[in-house]
Amino acid sequence: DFVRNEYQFLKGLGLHSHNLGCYGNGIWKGSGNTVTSVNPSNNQPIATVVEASIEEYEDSLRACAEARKIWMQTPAPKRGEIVRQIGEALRSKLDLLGRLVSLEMGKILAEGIGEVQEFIDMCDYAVGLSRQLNGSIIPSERPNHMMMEVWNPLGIVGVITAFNFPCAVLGWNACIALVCGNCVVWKGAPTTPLITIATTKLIAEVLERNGFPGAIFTSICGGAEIGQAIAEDGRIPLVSFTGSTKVGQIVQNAVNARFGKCLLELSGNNAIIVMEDADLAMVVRSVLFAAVGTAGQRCTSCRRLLLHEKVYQHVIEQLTDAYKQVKLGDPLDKDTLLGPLHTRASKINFEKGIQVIKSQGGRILTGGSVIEHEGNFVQPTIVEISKDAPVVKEELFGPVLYVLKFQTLEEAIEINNSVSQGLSSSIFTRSPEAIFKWIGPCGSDCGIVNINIPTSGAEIGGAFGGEKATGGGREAGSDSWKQYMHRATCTLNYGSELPLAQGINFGC
Ligand code: UN1
Repeated sequence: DFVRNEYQFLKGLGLHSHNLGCYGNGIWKGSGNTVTSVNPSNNQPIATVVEASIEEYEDSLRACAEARKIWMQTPAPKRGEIVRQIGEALRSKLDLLGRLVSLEMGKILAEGIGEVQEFIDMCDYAVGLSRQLNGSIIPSERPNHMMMEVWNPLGIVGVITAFNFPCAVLGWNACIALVCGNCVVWKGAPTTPLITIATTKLIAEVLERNGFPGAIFTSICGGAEIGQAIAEDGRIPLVSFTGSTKVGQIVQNAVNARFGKCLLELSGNNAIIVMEDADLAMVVRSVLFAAVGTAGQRCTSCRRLLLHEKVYQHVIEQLTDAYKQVKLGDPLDKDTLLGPLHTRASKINFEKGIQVIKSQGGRILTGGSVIEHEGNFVQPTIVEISKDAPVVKEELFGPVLYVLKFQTLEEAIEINNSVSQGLSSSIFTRSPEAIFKWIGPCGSDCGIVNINIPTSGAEIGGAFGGEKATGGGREAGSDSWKQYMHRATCTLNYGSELPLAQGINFGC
């Protein structure tokens, strides 16, 4: 029933040309606004989705708060088994779901599939973690006492994700939140509702097949009104938000006002530093992937390239050559490297950004124009500009790379750290001194500090996130799980005396 033949594959993901966009209390519903999902390659409709109304949000949350009692008491390894099955379900649809990510978001197919793979990897990780949510025992200063740390679920975790990673970012959050014993309330991006629905269907099917209430995973398509409801909802102790610094600040204020916790993944302004001893062939490939990959729409995309003066000219020449060979086109074609920007608005934003760049003295070395086409295509762009131009301090969400020159490592680190954002950063060098300086106390102030690899493409095993205006949250691997749990510090007296701490004597 899809208008275009090429969309028939969506049936394999349980999608139709008209879809309901709210999975609450284990039932699909939707009586809010009807939105149309469009293909960024041509701005033609793919299918429609009826979003959740605020009443449907309320009903769904009520059911979720009930389901929480069951899920919190389910043993963690049993919760891990459910997440294992979610991973299996995703595996069986890897190609289809990856294709949908590519179709609806606009990233190339390899990256669409890569994104679903990232979710699958998170499932595997979380299954192991479900047997390792270990607490600890701490020596007590009192005789016949012991201290323990016990980790308990928070209850419900709200997850608000962005269009650029419409599937994987849910995976980073939901896999961990679920094994930690939390129900999940997910709001995906308003422009990627088909990915939200298709992903939810796979998760819902696993819960239902295992006899668990569907309300353990609640999924709500909607806009700012639903986002605000999640931020203000006292039943949701943790809100994990991915998006711009501007919106993140609004979310944080609303969540703070009710003493909730926030996990923020906000804007980046990521730099790659190239020292004079770097492997320059590796540099060119890395910068190409980090600045042009995903059409520059990753929060980890490289936006600033800091080149040592001795390699400046050479790298720019190699890079402009490489840029000219980038094949731009339909993200589903296997030779395409650069797909469209996600929306018409992003294309307009790119055009305006280029004007501002020029007005601030930026010199376009390659690219700089939008493509006259019904889709949202723009040229991959390199700009030579002063490090002090205000535009360099902002995140322009597209394939625009600023190149800057430096003389010393200290100067490069200072430029790296001179922006308000603090997500990802990389250095290319073979010098141990430079490497250890870079990762040490006087080095990069970012959450992600790489050596001889690009700024983007983080593995799930590490904690992902950034400092400063990037928000300070950490997702995925390492000990990120602790943010999704409540720590109980327990002091236990197994003696018959009542010695007080700090040697205090009080009354008898
Ligand atoms: C994002 O852009 O929101 O490190 C996340 C990376 C990916 C995730 C990016 N694994 O580029």
